[in-house]
Amino acid sequence: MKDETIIKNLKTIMNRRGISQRELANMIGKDETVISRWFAGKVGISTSSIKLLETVLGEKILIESDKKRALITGVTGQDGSYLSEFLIEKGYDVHGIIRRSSVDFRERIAHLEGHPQFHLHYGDLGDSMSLVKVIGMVRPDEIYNLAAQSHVQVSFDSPEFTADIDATGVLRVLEAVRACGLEKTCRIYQASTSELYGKVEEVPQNENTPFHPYSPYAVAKLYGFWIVKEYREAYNMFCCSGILFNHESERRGETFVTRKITLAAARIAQGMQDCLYLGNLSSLRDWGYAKDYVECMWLILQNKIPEDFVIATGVQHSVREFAYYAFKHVGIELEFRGEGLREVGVCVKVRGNVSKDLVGKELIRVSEDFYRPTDVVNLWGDPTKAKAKLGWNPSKTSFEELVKLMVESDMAKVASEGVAAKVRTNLAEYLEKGIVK
Ligand code: NAP
Ligand code: F7E
Repeated sequence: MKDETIIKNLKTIMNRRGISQRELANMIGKDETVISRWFAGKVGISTSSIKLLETVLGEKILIESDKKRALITGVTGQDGSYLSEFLIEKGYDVHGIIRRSSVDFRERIAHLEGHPQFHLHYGDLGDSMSLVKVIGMVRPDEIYNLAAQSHVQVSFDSPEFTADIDATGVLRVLEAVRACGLEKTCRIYQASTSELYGKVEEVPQNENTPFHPYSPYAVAKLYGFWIVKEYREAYNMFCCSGILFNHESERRGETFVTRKITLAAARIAQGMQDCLYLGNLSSLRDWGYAKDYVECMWLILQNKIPEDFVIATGVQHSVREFAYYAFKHVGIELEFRGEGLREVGVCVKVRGNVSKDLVGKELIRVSEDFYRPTDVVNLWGDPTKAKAKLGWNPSKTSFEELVKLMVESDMAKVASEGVAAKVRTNLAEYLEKGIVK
C-alpha cells in the first residue's frame, strides 16, 4: 500500500515536470533499471531512497496522509502492544493513548518508542476533552478501543471506576469521533469479551448466545457492546465489537491466572517460591494466544460491513489443567488430591535441574481469597463465523504451545531477575495473602 502510493506520487511529479526515468536516475546517481524495477513493483523503495528523491526533487513523495492512521487506546496493555507491532508491520502510522504514571516505564511498548511510525499522546477514557483533542489531531482511519479496567476480580473492588471506563468510556470514544466529524470515515473496533456470556446459557457460545453478565466488569462491558451497536444503527457508523475469549501471552498481566501460574512454576522450579495459592481450579476457559487475536481485530475492521464476531479457539481447559501442563513443562509432575478448598497439587516427580526435595511437597493450595463473589466457570467459544467470513485461523497456536511459550519466557525471566527478585518475593507474598488478586 505504502510503495504504490509513493510511486504514484513520484510519477505525478515526473509527469508535471517532464522528468524522464533516465533523468531521474542521473539525478539520484542510480542505474535506470533500479527506477524501472521500482515502477514495476519488483523491489520495494527504501527509506533512504525516498529521502534522497525528496532532496533532489525538493518535494515530498511520502505524504503522511497516504499512510493509514490507527489510534489505539490501551496501547500499553498486552493487546495494545501486540496490535501496535502488527499495524506498524502493515505500514500504518500508529498513535497510542497513554495515561500519566508515576513510574515512567512502559514495559510492553518500550521497544517501539522512537519508531517513526509510533506516536504517543496523553489521554484518559475518563476524560472526554482529552479524547476529542487526540482524535481531532490524529484524525484516525481506524480506532481500536482496548483501554479498560480489565481485571474481573478488581471490578468487584472498584465497580464504579470499572463502569466509568469500560461502559461510559466507550460512549466517550464514540461521541469524540462524532464531535470531530469523523463518523463517516473512521472505523472503530471495540474490545468486547466472552465475559458477556457469564452465567452461561449455552455451551459453546456463539454470536447468537444470550448474554448473562456475571460481574461488574461484564455488566460494564455489556453497555459498551450495546452502545457500539446503537451507534452503528443510529448513525450508520462503522463500529463493531470483537467478542474475544481469554487470550494470553508472555506479556499477560501477572495477576491473571495463566501468568500467575507460569511465573510461579518458573519461580518454584528455580527455588524462589514455595507454594502457589489459587482460587477455583475447576473453572473452564477457552484460552488463545494474544498475538493471533490482534490480527482478528484488524480483520474485523477490514470487513465489508460492520459486524460483531466471536474470537476463540474452540478448545476448552480447566485452570487445574493449565497448572498441570505449566508445572510439567518446568520439570515438575503434579498430582491433584482432595476437593474444594482442601484440594492440593502435590509434586510426585521432578526432572532436569529441579530439586528432588520438592517431591512430596504441596506446591499448589487453594485459598478462599481468590474465589469471586460470582464466578464465570464455563467459557467455550465457537469461532465458526470468524473462520468463514474473515478467513481467520483459530488453531494457529495450540493450548500446549501457548503454555510452553509462556513458561519458557518466565523461566528465562526468573533466571535473569537478580535485583528484581526481592520485589517479586514481595509480590508473591501479597499474592499469597490475597492482598493483590
Ligand atoms: P490490559 O493488559 O489490562 O490493558 C489495559 C489497557 O487499558 C492498559 O493500556 C491500560 O493502561 C489502559 N487503561 C486502563 N484504564 C484506562 C483509562 N482510564 N484511560 C486510558 N487507558 C486506560 O488488557 P488486555 O488484556 O490488553 O485487554 C485489552 C482489552 O480487551 C481490554 O478492554 C479488555 O477488557 C479486553 N479483553 C481482554 C481479554 C483478554 O483475555 N486479554 C479478553 C476479552 C476482552 P495502563 O497501562 O496505564 O494501566
Ligand atoms: O481468571 C479463576 C478465576 O483472572 C480466569 C480478562 O482478560 O478474560 C480475563 O478475565 C479464571 C476465573 O481471567 C485464580 O476465578 C482461579 O474463573 O485469568 P482470570 P478472567 O476472569 O477470565 C476475560 C475474557 C476478560 O475479558 C478479562 O478482561 O481463573 N482463578 N484461581 C483465578 N483467577 C485469578 N486471576 N487468580 C487466581 O488465583
